Amino acid sequence: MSDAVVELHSAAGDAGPVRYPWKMGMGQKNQQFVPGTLVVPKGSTVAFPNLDNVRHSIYSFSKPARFTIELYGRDQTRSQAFPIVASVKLGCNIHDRMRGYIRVSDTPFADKTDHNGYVTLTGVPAGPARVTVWHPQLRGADNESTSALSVTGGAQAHKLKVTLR
Ligand SMILES: [Cu+2]
Repeated sequence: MSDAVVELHSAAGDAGPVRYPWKMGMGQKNQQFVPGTLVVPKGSTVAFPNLDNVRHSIYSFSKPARFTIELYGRDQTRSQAFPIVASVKLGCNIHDRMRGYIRVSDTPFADKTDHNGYVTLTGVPAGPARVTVWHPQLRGADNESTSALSVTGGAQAHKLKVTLR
């Protein structure tokens, strides 16, 4: 499963502030949200640049993070803050098929799976941990699936494969 968000919470605690190496931005290009799935730390402000010739709006239909951004045009950017942990589904009022997903996370050990379904998390402390997988098409409460695992050989990179059951 690609573009599934994988988060690991270690029983050893999370090391320091949550920061990810990718941009806190989601563009609109060719009438799609790009990237279609974005993981951001809790408290982030996400930029939404419109790179199309047509105008787009943005609305969230996720309860914990409802908002609306009115229509805006080419080369304009709007932004939105995400102060709480949430899974946010986005749409555009003009283009019904546009869907974007933002996962607001509170752990430094988070990423989304690549096109082969793999995710690599680095710097995870050894010991027991809880892994949560989120994907909009995942069955179950809140489109999430959580499992326990034990991390061995801490500080190494850990590669997980996510498959749809
Ligand atoms: Cu649109």
